[in-house]
Amino acid sequence: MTLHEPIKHGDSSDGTGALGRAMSRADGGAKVRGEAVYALENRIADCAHAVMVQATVGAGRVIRIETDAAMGSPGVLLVLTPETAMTLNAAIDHMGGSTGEGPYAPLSVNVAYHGQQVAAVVAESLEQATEAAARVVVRYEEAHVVPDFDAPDAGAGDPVEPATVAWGDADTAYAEAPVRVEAMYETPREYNVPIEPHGLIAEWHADRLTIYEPSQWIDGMARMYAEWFGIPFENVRVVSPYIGGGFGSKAFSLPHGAIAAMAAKMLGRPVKLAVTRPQTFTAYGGRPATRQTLKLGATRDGKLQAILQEGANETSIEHASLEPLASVTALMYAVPHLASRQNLVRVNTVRPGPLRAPGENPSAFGLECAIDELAYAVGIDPLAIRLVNYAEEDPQAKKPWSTRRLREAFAAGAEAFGWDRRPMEPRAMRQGRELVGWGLAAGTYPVRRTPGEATVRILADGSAEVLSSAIDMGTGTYTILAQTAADALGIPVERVSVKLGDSSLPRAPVAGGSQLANLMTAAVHKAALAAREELIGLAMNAPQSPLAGTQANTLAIVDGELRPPRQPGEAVPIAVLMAATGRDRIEATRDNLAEGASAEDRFDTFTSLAGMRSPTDGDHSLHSWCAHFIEVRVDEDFGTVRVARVVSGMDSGRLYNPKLARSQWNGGIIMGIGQALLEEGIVDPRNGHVINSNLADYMIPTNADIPAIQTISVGVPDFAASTLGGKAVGELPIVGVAPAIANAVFHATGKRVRRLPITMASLV
Ligand code: MCN
Ligand code: MOS
Repeated sequence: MTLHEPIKHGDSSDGTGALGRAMSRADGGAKVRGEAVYALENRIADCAHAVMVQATVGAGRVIRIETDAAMGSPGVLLVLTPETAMTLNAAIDHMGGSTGEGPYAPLSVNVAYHGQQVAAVVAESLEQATEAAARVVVRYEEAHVVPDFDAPDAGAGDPVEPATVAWGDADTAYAEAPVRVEAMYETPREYNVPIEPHGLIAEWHADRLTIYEPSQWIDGMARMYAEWFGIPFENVRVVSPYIGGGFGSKAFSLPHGAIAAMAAKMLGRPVKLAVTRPQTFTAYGGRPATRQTLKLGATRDGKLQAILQEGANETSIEHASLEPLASVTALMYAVPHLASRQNLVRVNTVRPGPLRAPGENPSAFGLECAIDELAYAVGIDPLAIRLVNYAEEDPQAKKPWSTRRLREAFAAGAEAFGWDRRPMEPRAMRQGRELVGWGLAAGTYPVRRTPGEATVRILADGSAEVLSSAIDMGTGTYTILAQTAADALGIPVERVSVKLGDSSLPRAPVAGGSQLANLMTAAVHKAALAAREELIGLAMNAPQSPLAGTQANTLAIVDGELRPPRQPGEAVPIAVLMAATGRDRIEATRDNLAEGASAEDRFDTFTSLAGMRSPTDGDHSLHSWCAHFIEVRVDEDFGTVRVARVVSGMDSGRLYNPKLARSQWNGGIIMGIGQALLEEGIVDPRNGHVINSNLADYMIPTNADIPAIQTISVGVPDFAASTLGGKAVGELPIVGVAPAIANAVFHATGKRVRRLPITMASLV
């Protein structure tokens, strides 16, 4: 087994100031040429193929599985049922604690949703496994189905105490407020739909397990596999150098992973399991449907007095997945009184999971529409009312922001968009048959902090290597870590290669919560400085060094050369020094854990969420901010909505690579357009089956749906937020897009649409 080839940086540069420069993706060429090997493309000898059999009822019990026909089918090696499957151990929960659950059965006789895995067939070929899976007959005892949380018998759900946020006396302040607006906002089930579907190849050698699987969290997933199978963590290797998107769905090991690894163990052969596109709607869940009632009380000049929020999201029968609806509500505006509560409603669905900005996204949909409604109730421009209520400090934590350039984001966005030409009245702008509307919404995403670890090597030829089990799912990790190491070492960026995505490398926490860029640049920076220091030590102290005897503080490394001061002629290339001193490498591994952290702390930091610091832990409250200005065109005859223009002011602090940050922002804005106008899991009320479980019927935006997008960075380096001054990028841009579109639709048509997606039907 070999590691994938390290990725070399293609761009030329002078090696100074690489970080902060707009550079193309280091992995871009390999991807465009088809050379990037994705998990299922690994050629593993003697690999068998597994196909899942899914429940065709929405709730109940499996009473019998008839497997004879499948077993007699050509090429079949194994049929797994709840009876014949291995029993696994329960893995820890994501905070590193026990789940309190008994043994883990990825194939269960208890059916909690339509599409749940109840059996699996393994055969010599994918075709044979698919054929045999169709011959498995499952008999059920059906139970009553609650298909979704709009169902009449779904109930109001149960309150989640930790989700409660309150300060002041919101009920009284609301009752006494001269102006009150109240409305309910709803978002449907939304799915991650990464272009690379899930799946894996599992291979055992004695009690060592290798997993080729796209992963946002190599070390967290390795821990889950290790615990399921009761083997040491070190015995699991997860390999994931390339990932075709995840958007939150590839952070955890999932039931199909357990099924493939179990089958491989039982057969003593590698097993490949490819999740089909329809199964990407049932093998794991996306964002659960949400609803929230918001009450805003204000003075006649638009100053908020109270916010009351009652939220709910649906979850699966067996798991409590919270989509925190207060996250933006309790952060965005200076409000003296606030009370927010949230319920969970259990329905027969797959367990929901994170999807780009879980919590912040639907939270902003409610609040940013409601503030627009308040603007109209008091007759104040929607931008002006946001400035009237501008929060100068975190209203909940009562701490100063590290940086909050939201005012600048509003100003830059408004200027570039031409907001001052906006008539207040709805239906005031028209072009031909189309009504034109301009809408605005703000967004935010916290800066989360977990330590990371990296190795930096300086090699004999003067090049350098960065190694970490962190991942790059299209975000740019390969590129920004090369830029970081290049600057810290004084080596041109094209001479730095980066290896990621393998649990045999130094550890990293989840690439989730938009934290990876900040934490990994910090770890690489630290490791690179340590390697540099050792290199300089070698230059000064090794007897064979051409620079022996130079003062440490006078040596510089520039463009891959060690330069004594004021003697440019004496510069020594790193390769020459390495050769003269007989060194083949200098290597440093560093992490950002607290001094003296125990081995358990280290392990938990990288394999659970326990090491993640909250954005308000410390003296400041740390967040990224944005403001989206959006123009829509609504065809009055047909009711079709088209987004015509997006201008967004963005504060993500210092950008490590403005070109890649812009791609992230564009991507998030595009997903927000999809959320506003297209995306919705449609559920069969009889059995909870998600009927549009494919990319023809579950619509995501295409190029034709996407207008010109202008993003303007207004961030400044924020060293309270991160070592190198950056703040969160990846999830920020989707937050606020859907409400800006809903507000623009109101401005165009005079009609408030408070339930996503906004379709022709919502405009009749
Ligand atoms: N960046 C930057 N300057 C900063 C911070 C980041 O230039 N100060 C750029 C870098 O190129 C970095 C990228 O933005 O690689 C994302 O950085 P960050 O915000 O730290 O996000 P993560 O690396 O932790 O990636 C996860 C994040 C999340 S949580 C989701 S969900 C999401 C997202 O990234 N899923 C994505 N963006 C995605 N982009 C792609 N192509 N595919 C996904 O599945
Ligand atoms: Mo992102 S939803 O935190 O992986």
